[in-house]
Amino acid sequence: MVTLEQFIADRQQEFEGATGAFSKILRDLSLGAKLVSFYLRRASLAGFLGELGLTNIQGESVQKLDAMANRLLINLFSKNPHVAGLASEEEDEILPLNPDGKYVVLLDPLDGSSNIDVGVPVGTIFSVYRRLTPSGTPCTEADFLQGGRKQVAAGYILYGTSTLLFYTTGQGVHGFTLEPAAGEFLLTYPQVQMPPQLTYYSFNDNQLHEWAPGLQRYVADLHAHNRKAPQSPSLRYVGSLVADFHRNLLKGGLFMYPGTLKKPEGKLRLLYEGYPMAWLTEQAGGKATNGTCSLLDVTPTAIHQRTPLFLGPASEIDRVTAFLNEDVPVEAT
Ligand code: AHM
Ligand code: MG
Repeated sequence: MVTLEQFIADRQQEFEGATGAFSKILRDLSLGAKLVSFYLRRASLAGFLGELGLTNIQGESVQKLDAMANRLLINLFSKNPHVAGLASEEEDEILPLNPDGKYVVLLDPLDGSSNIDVGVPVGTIFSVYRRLTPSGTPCTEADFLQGGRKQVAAGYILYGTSTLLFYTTGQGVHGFTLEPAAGEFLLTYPQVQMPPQLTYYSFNDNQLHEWAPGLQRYVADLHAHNRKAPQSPSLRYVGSLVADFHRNLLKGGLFMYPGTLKKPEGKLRLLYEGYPMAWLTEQAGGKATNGTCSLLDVTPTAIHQRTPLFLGPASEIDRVTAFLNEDVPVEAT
């Protein structure tokens, strides 16, 4: 049995020399995961469910547990000397922390807010960058707006039937399961690869009439194919990105949250949700795009920027892209 701690320690040398800075960040994330997991399991008994009565910068209602997870993770990282600053989906501005820190951390503290009150899995998404600004000065937005290819670590914690932590540092994707009795994350999914076939497809089609015509044709084609094929992919959509992504990562599936005519930028956030999931997807052998180009190549302009998001097996992402670009003749569908 390999603990997360041991796994990180073994790789620390190859990743950053032996400073231990990055390892301490991952340790804080795993501690945060254990604490958030503990609060989630007690939520309905302890009165932590429901709305806080505030809206965040995205104009979305903040749940009590959103705020709790956000506060808890900020507290943890503010005591970490290696973290120069933090950006969170729940905070209007970046939070400069330790001026001597080498890294900045981005968080979606509790993703899948609409599922918190109903016992459906939710998650935490994280992404880490080496800061650009000189050590000894407060970090700035530029440290957070480096682009997805500059991530040095990204991952998620899924609070489901078990608590899982999956991450990448660019050497593949590795997954750990929390052993509650020992309070340790144990390596259960080394070198995860996304199966190349389309087992599942996951999207909310309530705005399908507002999607690009090519994408509407893709969906019609998927359904037409399902009527004919003996082994057809199935719909699975939870509405928590972490849960939907995790299932598709292990089983082979397409996740999409496109833009609409009224909201071409889509719903999901480029920095907190898009980049980390895109990097995990690529590291697991899949593809990630915004419908036009590889998501990791999109240049960020604002910390709370939104993006259309398509994640999945490479061949299916190519198919979606061909439909989106109107490269598939109408008579072929
Ligand atoms: P959140 O960060 O406020 O929780 O919103 C993001 C969530 C994702 O987890 C999920 O993929 C998506 O919103 C679901 O949206 P919808 O309810 O429109 O299908
Ligand atoms: Mg989110």
